[in-house]
Amino acid sequence: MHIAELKRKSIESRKKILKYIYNAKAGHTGGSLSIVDILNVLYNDVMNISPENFNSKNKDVFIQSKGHSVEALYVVLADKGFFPEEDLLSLCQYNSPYIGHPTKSIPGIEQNTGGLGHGLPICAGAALAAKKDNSDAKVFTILGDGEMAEGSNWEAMMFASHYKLDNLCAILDYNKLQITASNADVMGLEPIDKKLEAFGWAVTHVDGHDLDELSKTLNSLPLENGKPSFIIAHTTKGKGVSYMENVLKWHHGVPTEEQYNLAIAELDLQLQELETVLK
Ligand SMILES: Cc1ncc(C[n+]2csc(CCOP(=O)(O)OP(=O)(O)O)c2C)c(N)n1
Ligand SMILES: [Mg+2]
Repeated sequence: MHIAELKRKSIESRKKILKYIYNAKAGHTGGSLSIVDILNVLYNDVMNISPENFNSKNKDVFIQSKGHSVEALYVVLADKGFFPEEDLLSLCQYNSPYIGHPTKSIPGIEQNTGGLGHGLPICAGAALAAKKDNSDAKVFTILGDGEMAEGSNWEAMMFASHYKLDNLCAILDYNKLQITASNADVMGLEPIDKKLEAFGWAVTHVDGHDLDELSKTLNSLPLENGKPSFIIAHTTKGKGVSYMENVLKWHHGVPTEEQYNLAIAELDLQLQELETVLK
Protein backbone atom coordinates (compact mmCIF):
# COMPACT_ATOMS: atom_id res chain seq x y z
CA MET A 1 0.00 0.00 0.00
CA HIS A 2 1.18 3.52 -0.80
CA ILE A 3 2.81 5.29 2.16
CA ALA A 4 0.45 8.27 1.89
CA GLU A 5 -2.52 5.93 2.23
CA LEU A 6 -0.89 4.26 5.24
CA LYS A 7 -0.34 7.67 6.83
CA ARG A 8 -4.00 8.54 6.35
CA LYS A 9 -5.03 5.19 7.82
CA SER A 10 -2.84 5.70 10.88
CA ILE A 11 -4.36 9.09 11.71
CA GLU A 12 -7.86 7.75 11.12
CA SER A 13 -7.07 4.73 13.30
CA ARG A 14 -5.94 7.06 16.09
CA LYS A 15 -9.27 8.87 15.89
CA LYS A 16 -11.14 5.57 16.07
CA ILE A 17 -9.08 4.30 19.03
CA LEU A 18 -10.01 7.45 20.95
CA LYS A 19 -13.64 7.30 19.83
CA TYR A 20 -14.20 3.77 21.11
CA ILE A 21 -12.21 4.25 24.32
CA TYR A 22 -14.12 7.48 25.02
CA ASN A 23 -17.41 5.69 24.38
CA ALA A 24 -16.46 2.70 26.56
CA LYS A 25 -14.95 4.88 29.29
CA ALA A 26 -12.14 2.31 29.46
CA GLY A 27 -9.07 1.28 27.53
CA HIS A 28 -5.31 1.38 27.15
CA THR A 29 -4.98 4.67 25.32
CA GLY A 30 -1.23 5.38 25.42
CA GLY A 31 -0.06 1.90 24.43
CA SER A 32 -2.58 1.66 21.59
CA LEU A 33 -1.45 4.97 20.09
CA SER A 34 2.13 3.71 20.45
CA ILE A 35 1.65 0.60 18.26
CA VAL A 36 -1.00 1.59 15.73
CA ASP A 37 1.53 2.60 13.04
CA ILE A 38 3.26 -0.78 13.35
CA LEU A 39 -0.09 -2.60 13.15
CA ASN A 40 -1.21 -0.63 10.10
CA VAL A 41 2.00 -1.41 8.24
CA LEU A 42 1.85 -5.09 9.22
CA TYR A 43 -1.80 -5.60 8.22
CA ASN A 44 -1.87 -3.40 5.12
CA ASP A 45 1.59 -3.72 3.68
CA VAL A 46 3.40 -6.77 5.02
CA MET A 47 1.39 -9.73 6.28
CA ASN A 48 -0.57 -12.18 4.20
CA ILE A 49 -3.68 -12.16 6.43
CA SER A 50 -7.26 -11.40 5.40
CA PRO A 51 -10.76 -12.47 6.39
CA GLU A 52 -10.72 -14.74 3.31
CA ASN A 53 -7.56 -16.68 4.17
CA PHE A 54 -7.70 -16.53 7.97
CA ASN A 55 -8.26 -20.26 8.40
CA SER A 56 -5.69 -21.34 5.84
CA LYS A 57 -2.40 -22.89 6.95
CA ASN A 58 -0.20 -20.84 4.67
CA LYS A 59 -1.31 -17.42 5.81
CA ASP A 60 0.95 -15.43 8.15
CA VAL A 61 0.39 -15.41 11.91
CA PHE A 62 0.13 -12.38 14.18
CA ILE A 63 -0.17 -12.54 17.96
CA GLN A 64 -0.22 -9.28 19.88
CA SER A 65 1.77 -10.08 22.97
CA LYS A 66 1.09 -6.72 24.66
CA GLY A 67 -2.58 -7.62 24.68
CA HIS A 68 -3.65 -4.65 26.76
CA SER A 69 -3.38 -2.42 23.68
CA VAL A 70 -6.21 -4.33 22.04
CA GLU A 71 -8.09 -1.19 20.95
CA ALA A 72 -5.44 -0.56 18.27
CA LEU A 73 -5.78 -4.15 17.05
CA TYR A 74 -9.61 -3.93 17.01
CA VAL A 75 -9.68 -0.84 14.77
CA VAL A 76 -7.10 -2.27 12.36
CA LEU A 77 -8.99 -5.60 12.13
CA ALA A 78 -12.29 -3.79 11.57
CA ASP A 79 -10.68 -1.75 8.80
CA LYS A 80 -9.47 -5.01 7.19
CA GLY A 81 -13.07 -6.23 7.16
CA PHE A 82 -12.88 -8.88 9.87
CA PHE A 83 -16.00 -7.45 11.57
CA PRO A 84 -18.19 -4.33 11.28
CA GLU A 85 -16.58 -1.32 12.92
CA GLU A 86 -19.85 -0.45 14.71
CA ASP A 87 -19.33 -3.59 16.83
CA LEU A 88 -16.72 -1.59 18.69
CA LEU A 89 -19.42 0.61 20.19
CA SER A 90 -19.95 -2.31 22.56
CA LEU A 91 -16.30 -2.26 23.67
CA CYS A 92 -16.03 -3.27 27.34
CA GLN A 93 -19.82 -3.26 27.79
CA TYR A 94 -21.64 -6.02 29.65
CA ASN A 95 -21.94 -9.18 27.50
CA SER A 96 -19.85 -7.77 24.63
CA PRO A 97 -17.16 -10.09 23.20
CA TYR A 98 -15.01 -6.97 22.60
CA ILE A 99 -13.34 -7.04 25.99
CA GLY A 100 -10.20 -5.20 27.06
CA HIS A 101 -7.76 -7.88 25.90
CA PRO A 102 -7.60 -10.03 22.74
CA THR A 103 -9.63 -13.24 22.68
CA LYS A 104 -10.11 -15.83 19.98
CA SER A 105 -13.86 -15.18 19.99
CA ILE A 106 -13.18 -12.09 17.83
CA PRO A 107 -12.74 -12.72 14.08
CA GLY A 108 -9.10 -12.15 13.10
CA ILE A 109 -7.64 -12.78 16.53
CA GLU A 110 -5.33 -15.76 16.60
CA GLN A 111 -4.70 -16.18 20.30
CA ASN A 112 -5.82 -14.89 23.69
CA THR A 113 -3.23 -12.58 25.23
CA GLY A 114 -3.06 -10.04 28.03
CA GLY A 115 -0.99 -11.82 30.63
CA LEU A 116 2.37 -10.36 29.57
CA GLY A 117 5.05 -12.76 28.36
CA HIS A 118 2.90 -15.24 26.45
CA GLY A 119 2.87 -13.99 22.85
CA LEU A 120 6.48 -14.63 21.91
CA PRO A 121 6.60 -18.19 23.32
CA ILE A 122 3.43 -19.08 21.38
CA CYS A 123 4.84 -17.45 18.24
CA ALA A 124 8.07 -19.40 18.56
CA GLY A 125 6.04 -22.63 18.62
CA ALA A 126 3.96 -21.48 15.64
CA ALA A 127 7.14 -20.62 13.70
CA LEU A 128 8.62 -24.07 14.37
CA ALA A 129 5.33 -25.70 13.33
CA ALA A 130 5.33 -23.69 10.08
CA LYS A 131 8.88 -24.87 9.31
CA LYS A 132 7.92 -28.49 9.97
CA ASP A 133 4.89 -28.09 7.70
CA ASN A 134 7.08 -26.60 4.95
CA SER A 135 4.78 -23.60 5.04
CA ASP A 136 5.82 -20.14 3.84
CA ALA A 137 3.97 -18.56 6.76
CA LYS A 138 5.78 -15.85 8.67
CA VAL A 139 5.02 -15.27 12.34
CA PHE A 140 4.91 -11.80 13.93
CA THR A 141 4.46 -10.47 17.44
CA ILE A 142 4.54 -7.06 19.15
CA LEU A 143 6.03 -6.93 22.64
CA GLY A 144 6.02 -4.11 25.17
CA ASP A 145 9.28 -2.88 26.67
CA GLY A 146 7.94 -3.42 30.19
CA GLU A 147 6.88 -6.86 29.03
CA MET A 148 10.52 -7.74 28.33
CA ALA A 149 10.94 -8.24 32.08
CA GLU A 150 9.01 -11.51 31.74
CA GLY A 151 11.47 -14.42 31.79
CA SER A 152 9.29 -16.44 29.40
CA ASN A 153 10.39 -14.11 26.58
CA TRP A 154 14.02 -14.95 27.12
CA GLU A 155 13.30 -18.69 27.14
CA ALA A 156 11.45 -18.26 23.86
CA MET A 157 14.37 -16.32 22.43
CA MET A 158 16.78 -19.15 23.20
CA PHE A 159 14.35 -21.62 21.63
CA ALA A 160 13.89 -19.51 18.48
CA SER A 161 17.57 -19.11 17.76
CA HIS A 162 18.29 -22.76 18.60
CA TYR A 163 15.74 -23.85 15.97
CA LYS A 164 16.91 -21.15 13.50
CA LEU A 165 13.41 -19.71 13.20
CA ASP A 166 14.08 -17.08 10.55
CA ASN A 167 10.34 -17.05 9.79
CA LEU A 168 9.77 -15.37 13.18
CA CYS A 169 9.81 -11.60 13.74
CA ALA A 170 9.40 -9.88 17.10
CA ILE A 171 8.77 -6.14 17.18
CA LEU A 172 9.51 -4.26 20.39
CA ASP A 173 7.27 -1.28 21.14
CA TYR A 174 10.10 0.61 22.81
CA ASN A 175 8.18 3.57 24.21
CA LYS A 176 10.33 3.65 27.37
CA LEU A 177 7.28 3.68 29.69
CA GLN A 178 5.43 0.98 31.57
CA ILE A 179 2.34 1.16 33.78
CA THR A 180 3.70 2.96 36.87
CA ALA A 181 7.01 4.47 35.79
CA SER A 182 9.68 4.51 33.13
CA ASN A 183 11.33 1.38 31.91
CA ALA A 184 14.71 2.67 33.05
CA ASP A 185 13.40 3.01 36.62
CA VAL A 186 11.48 -0.28 36.85
CA MET A 187 13.63 -2.70 34.84
CA GLY A 188 16.21 -1.22 32.49
CA LEU A 189 16.66 -3.04 29.18
CA GLU A 190 19.87 -1.53 27.91
CA PRO A 191 21.93 -2.56 26.09
CA ILE A 192 18.92 -4.33 24.59
CA ASP A 193 20.38 -4.87 21.11
CA LYS A 194 23.50 -6.57 22.47
CA LYS A 195 21.41 -8.78 24.75
CA LEU A 196 19.20 -9.88 21.87
CA GLU A 197 22.20 -10.54 19.64
CA ALA A 198 23.75 -12.62 22.42
CA PHE A 199 20.56 -14.70 22.37
CA GLY A 200 21.20 -15.42 18.69
CA TRP A 201 18.78 -12.99 17.04
CA ALA A 202 19.39 -10.62 14.15
CA VAL A 203 18.55 -7.14 15.43
CA THR A 204 17.83 -3.72 13.99
CA HIS A 205 16.48 -0.37 15.24
CA VAL A 206 13.69 1.57 13.51
CA ASP A 207 11.56 4.64 14.17
CA GLY A 208 8.27 2.94 15.08
CA HIS A 209 6.23 5.84 13.69
CA ASP A 210 8.07 6.12 10.35
CA LEU A 211 5.76 4.16 8.06
CA ASP A 212 8.25 4.14 5.21
CA GLU A 213 11.05 2.75 7.36
CA LEU A 214 8.71 0.20 8.97
CA SER A 215 7.50 -0.94 5.56
CA LYS A 216 11.00 -1.29 4.11
CA THR A 217 12.31 -3.18 7.15
CA LEU A 218 9.33 -5.49 7.59
CA ASN A 219 9.24 -6.27 3.88
CA SER A 220 12.86 -7.41 3.81
CA LEU A 221 12.78 -10.12 6.44
CA PRO A 222 14.55 -12.11 7.63
CA LEU A 223 17.19 -9.61 8.68
CA GLU A 224 19.63 -12.52 8.44
CA ASN A 225 19.09 -16.00 7.03
CA GLY A 226 18.91 -18.69 9.71
CA LYS A 227 18.15 -16.25 12.56
CA PRO A 228 14.92 -14.89 14.02
CA SER A 229 14.50 -11.12 13.51
CA PHE A 230 14.07 -8.60 16.29
CA ILE A 231 12.96 -5.10 15.34
CA ILE A 232 13.50 -2.54 18.09
CA ALA A 233 10.86 0.07 17.22
CA HIS A 234 11.43 3.36 19.03
CA THR A 235 7.99 4.73 19.77
CA THR A 236 6.18 7.35 21.84
CA LYS A 237 3.43 6.32 24.24
CA GLY A 238 0.33 8.38 23.36
CA LYS A 239 1.76 9.27 19.92
CA GLY A 240 -0.29 11.72 17.88
CA VAL A 241 -2.07 13.52 20.70
CA SER A 242 0.36 16.08 22.11
CA TYR A 243 -0.98 16.19 25.66
CA MET A 244 -0.89 12.39 25.92
CA GLU A 245 2.62 11.86 24.55
CA ASN A 246 5.03 10.44 27.14
CA VAL A 247 2.58 11.10 30.00
CA LEU A 248 2.26 8.09 32.29
CA LYS A 249 -1.38 8.57 33.29
CA TRP A 250 -2.53 7.89 29.70
CA HIS A 251 -1.47 4.24 30.10
CA HIS A 252 -5.16 3.58 30.70
CA GLY A 253 -6.44 7.11 31.00
CA VAL A 254 -9.83 7.94 29.46
CA PRO A 255 -10.27 11.47 28.08
CA THR A 256 -12.98 13.79 29.37
CA GLU A 257 -15.32 15.29 26.77
CA GLU A 258 -13.15 18.38 26.52
CA GLN A 259 -9.94 16.34 26.21
CA TYR A 260 -11.57 14.06 23.65
CA ASN A 261 -12.63 17.00 21.46
CA LEU A 262 -9.15 18.49 21.73
CA ALA A 263 -7.53 15.23 20.65
CA ILE A 264 -9.88 14.79 17.68
CA ALA A 265 -9.27 18.41 16.59
CA GLU A 266 -5.52 17.80 16.69
CA LEU A 267 -5.82 14.60 14.64
CA ASP A 268 -8.15 16.32 12.15
CA LEU A 269 -5.51 18.99 11.69
CA GLN A 270 -2.93 16.28 10.99
CA LEU A 271 -5.27 14.84 8.36
CA GLN A 272 -5.71 18.27 6.76
CA GLU A 273 -1.95 18.82 6.71
CA LEU A 274 -1.48 15.42 5.09
CA GLU A 275 -4.03 16.26 2.37
CA THR A 276 -2.23 19.57 1.67
CA VAL A 277 1.12 17.80 1.28
CA LEU A 278 -0.47 15.23 -1.04
CA LYS A 279 -2.07 17.80 -3.35
C1 LIG B 1 1.92 -11.00 33.70
C2 LIG B 1 1.33 -9.63 33.80
N1 LIG B 1 1.71 -8.81 34.80
C3 LIG B 1 1.16 -7.57 34.88
C4 LIG B 1 0.23 -7.14 33.98
C5 LIG B 1 -0.42 -5.77 34.12
N2 LIG B 1 0.07 -4.85 33.09
C6 LIG B 1 -0.68 -4.56 32.01
S1 LIG B 1 0.09 -3.49 30.97
C7 LIG B 1 1.44 -3.39 31.98
C8 LIG B 1 2.60 -2.52 31.62
C9 LIG B 1 3.34 -3.07 30.46
O1 LIG B 1 4.28 -2.15 30.03
P1 LIG B 1 4.76 -2.20 28.54
O2 LIG B 1 5.06 -3.59 28.17
O3 LIG B 1 5.87 -1.21 28.44
O4 LIG B 1 3.50 -1.76 27.67
P2 LIG B 1 2.97 -0.25 27.46
O5 LIG B 1 2.48 0.16 28.83
O6 LIG B 1 4.08 0.59 27.03
O7 LIG B 1 1.85 -0.35 26.50
C10 LIG B 1 1.27 -4.18 33.11
C11 LIG B 1 2.27 -4.32 34.20
C12 LIG B 1 -0.14 -8.04 32.95
N3 LIG B 1 -1.03 -7.70 32.00
N4 LIG B 1 0.43 -9.27 32.87
MG1 LIG C 1 6.11 0.45 27.25
